[in-house]
Amino acid sequence: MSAEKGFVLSDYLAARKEMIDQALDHHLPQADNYPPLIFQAVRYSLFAGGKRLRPILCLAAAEAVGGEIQPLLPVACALEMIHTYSLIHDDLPAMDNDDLRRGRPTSHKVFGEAAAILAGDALLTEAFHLMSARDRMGQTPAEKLLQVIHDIAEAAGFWGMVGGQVVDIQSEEKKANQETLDYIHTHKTGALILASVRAGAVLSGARVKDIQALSDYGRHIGLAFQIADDILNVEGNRSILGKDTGSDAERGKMTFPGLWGLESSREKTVELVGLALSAIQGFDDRADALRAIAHYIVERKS
Ligand code: GRG
Repeated sequence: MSAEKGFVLSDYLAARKEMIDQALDHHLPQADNYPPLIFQAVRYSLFAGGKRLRPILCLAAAEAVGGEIQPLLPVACALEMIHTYSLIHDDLPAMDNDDLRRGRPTSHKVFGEAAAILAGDALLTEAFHLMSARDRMGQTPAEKLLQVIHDIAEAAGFWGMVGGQVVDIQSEEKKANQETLDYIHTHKTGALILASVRAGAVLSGARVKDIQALSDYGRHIGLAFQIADDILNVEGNRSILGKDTGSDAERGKMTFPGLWGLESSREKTVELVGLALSAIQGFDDRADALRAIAHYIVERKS
């Protein structure tokens, strides 16, 4: 489905989610492998729902530059695996100690803490196993694939999500300041969103100028996504969100609404969407999905 006239975002997202779910089922070992506990735990969290935003962004960025999406599916799946690992670990008693995720009891509640830690480890490792599997990646040029694997590793580790999570934990109950908040948001959540968009562009052989524009788009929506998440944690609906609300304030987390209030936070998301749209204004209607997703990211209820 390309982003043409009469484009309906909800149909687009549903079709892409279906495509990604099928690919995940295909690429992930079945639950009857040995030892079954780990395969069951991984599948439990991966197929508990989820918007599949990062893989969808990867495919939409490819479309925006006229790329094929089928060959990118293993990388799209890997992005979702890394994201799901981060959710499993984030929910652990040693981190946020959450009971509910994607509308279901969290992994450690169902499988125990040790299995949940290992399920996260397995998902992270499998993501790189999959992306580096020559037989899964078809004709993708090795050099571009290596660049994408490197980018994604950077976004997931010290220089991205892990770094952001460390500062997030260290900042609990501390007086909020903009610099630390920017670091947390851009690293904990923004980095993987940016890497998802870039992966789609790079693997599609996009021109440097277009990769730059799409990276700017990814950076702005990544930050907008996290601020919207902070807002939902204050005023979202637990049953729609599928996770607990009010937890950021309870834990003394550093958040955008905590520092600037809800109204300014909403204004900031609108400003960031504007910047994201400007970054890709030179693209034709094949980038309409990215445009619609930018709006959706800040208007979503879950
Ligand atoms: C454990 C290394 C490590 C990092 C954890 C991303 C993260 C860092 C923690 C997740 C906690 C959290 C709620 C972060 C806020 C933003 C976020 C990632 C929300 C969940 O992402 P969605 O809304 O979830 O895309 P679904 O379930 O739709 O995939």
